[in-house]
Amino acid sequence: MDLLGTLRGILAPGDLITGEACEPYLTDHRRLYRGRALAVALPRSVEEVSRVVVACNTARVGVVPHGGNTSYCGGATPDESGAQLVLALARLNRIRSVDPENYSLIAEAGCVLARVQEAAETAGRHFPLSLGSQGSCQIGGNLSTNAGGVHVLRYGMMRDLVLGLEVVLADGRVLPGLTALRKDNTGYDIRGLFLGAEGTLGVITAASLKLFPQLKSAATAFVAVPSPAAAVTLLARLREASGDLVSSFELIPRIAVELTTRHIPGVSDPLEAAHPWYVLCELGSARAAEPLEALLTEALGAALEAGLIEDAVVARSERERAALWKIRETIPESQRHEGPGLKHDISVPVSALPQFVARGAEWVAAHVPGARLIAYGHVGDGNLHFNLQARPAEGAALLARGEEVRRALHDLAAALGGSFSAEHGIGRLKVAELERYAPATELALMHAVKRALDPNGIMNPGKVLRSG
Ligand code: 2HG
Ligand code: ZN
Repeated sequence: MDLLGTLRGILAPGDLITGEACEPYLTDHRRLYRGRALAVALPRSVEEVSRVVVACNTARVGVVPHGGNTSYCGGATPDESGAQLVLALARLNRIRSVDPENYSLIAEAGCVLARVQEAAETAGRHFPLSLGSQGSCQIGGNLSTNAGGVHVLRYGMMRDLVLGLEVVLADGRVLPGLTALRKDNTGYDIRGLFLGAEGTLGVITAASLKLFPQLKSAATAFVAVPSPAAAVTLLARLREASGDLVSSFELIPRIAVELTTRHIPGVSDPLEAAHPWYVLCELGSARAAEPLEALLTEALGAALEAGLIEDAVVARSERERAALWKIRETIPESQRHEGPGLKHDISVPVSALPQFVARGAEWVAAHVPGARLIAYGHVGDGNLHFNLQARPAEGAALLARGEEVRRALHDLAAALGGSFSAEHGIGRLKVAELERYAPATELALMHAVKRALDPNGIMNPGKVLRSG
């Protein structure tokens, strides 16, 4: 029997899509790639995933795991051959269990991140991974790309939030690792291999996740700062002053305020005058009685006197808080409205961040004078989205210089001890970058692991590592 026939025998009617209906699975979120697919499989159980993978392994057909399709690097899009199977996890979407006393829950890969957060809240707990795309991204994709977001400085990345994984291997075996243990020193960190592997070593089907005490109080401020260096110093001071209660600390340049107020309905500049840089910072505590607003106001007052900040507004209500967050969260969308641009997801040690911004901005001004720099992001993690935006009518010219710009900025990050991919992963977009910047020994180990776990090269071929 041919592969499609075998797959029809495994999946329920309607769970194998072919032809036109595959369309939504063939283009990535940024529209960088447009692939074709043999079919899209939507299994409903781990057993079905396993049988589908066995069938593909036998037929030597590539399997492309697909979650909420919010990848920035084309990690979930099939290639142009039309020979690969898209394996969408959307129907494997149960919260299997919640254990409030163990501060953990088990979610299947297709659960949308917001649903995992809700399940935790319903149980009086908190799941802290938080991203702009949380209403559509799926936890399997978050795990596979080791997602970051706006709470990393307090809770870590996705990798830090995992207790255990269930994974379907390339030969169909199921790795039963859904432990809820916080301590388990029993050999190699096998599950760690699948976090950040982007489906190239196996398909994550479920995860046991860490929960935290629910946040009962928060204080949020939008702060004007003269420079990224002042932002870094402010962060260090706020961490000290609050006893490490800073849960978000996001850098926003003036141009991002201009773009969001121009393109996004309901966004307005919360401060009277224009300032070169801003920080959106938030303190959070599990204690309802924590005087966070007073603490933040006092710390900002001291910073103002020290010349570290130029102005600030502290949110007085949930509505004001949401309005401040909207500025930050809609920066990527406002960039899309503005036209084509180049994106970079770099990280350096937090203390080197001001130097990266200064040297990077200098390079851009000297070499790409027409482009506007929109450098924003997660200062607390040393992670900036160092994006370049074309002026209207100059989009094609800027995109044509993508390789040169990428090289300069990624070389600069490397020179400062940084990374060319802080939180967006490798996917298909950054395979060559990984080859260039990863130490040779590390790359060789990655290939060895890939050969050991996926000898036929069927798992998300061409993503993370070059295939063949
Ligand atoms: C964010 O922090 C996302 O908003 C997207 O990681 C970054 O669009 C970008 O460059
Ligand atoms: Zn980000």
